[in-house]
Amino acid sequence: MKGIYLLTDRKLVRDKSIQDVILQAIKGGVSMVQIREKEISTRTFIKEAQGIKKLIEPFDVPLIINDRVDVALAIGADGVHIGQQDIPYPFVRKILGEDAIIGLSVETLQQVQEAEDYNVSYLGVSSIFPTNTKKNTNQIWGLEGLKKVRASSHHSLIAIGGINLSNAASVFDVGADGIAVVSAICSAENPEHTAKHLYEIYLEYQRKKGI
Ligand code: TZP
Ligand code: MG
Repeated sequence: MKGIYLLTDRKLVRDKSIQDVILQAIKGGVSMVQIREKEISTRTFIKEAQGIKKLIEPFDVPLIINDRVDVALAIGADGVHIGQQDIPYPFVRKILGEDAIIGLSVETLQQVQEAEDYNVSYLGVSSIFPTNTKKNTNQIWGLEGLKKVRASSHHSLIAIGGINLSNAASVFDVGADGIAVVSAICSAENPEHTAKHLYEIYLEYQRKKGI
């Protein structure tokens, strides 16, 4: 897993629907979308996820459900993102099968070590910088922390937390394979432009790595 990963937050969008933001972000170059809903009923979550699945079906962009393995199964999502308090990874793999994309958040080096035995699709390294979007972020890795995770893990690393146009390059520089963003795109005046700029930063980093 690599590139730019959009996580939705319906409370953060400006004058657009979350569906519009998703479509614009995909146009800009986002390569994966995660639906993150903490405050709606299961039924509303399923309805919303079904709608978004249909919306992005024409594009080659996997749909990931945050936390809820049952919702992911119900709507036939491509995968799920779990945290350290959710169903443990081995069970999620058992439930969803070998082909599912499974991302796991890591907040400590011990969790990074544990994940070395797992066949996760990526690690969400959380949180790189302070953020207002998620309240209960225990750990701020900073760039030095991310470097340590890079040195300790063979997994694809998706950096998350406080990442935007001004600091995305620094995150790639220390070894992130991708970045996950909420507010940078959801709250952008022009989500497509912001996604495109982030994607260009990623491409620039890929070019540098190729040299
Ligand atoms: N997990 C760790 S930080 C975070 C999540 C879901 C929120 C990131 O939001 P933003 O707006 O990109 O800082
Ligand atoms: Mg979670």
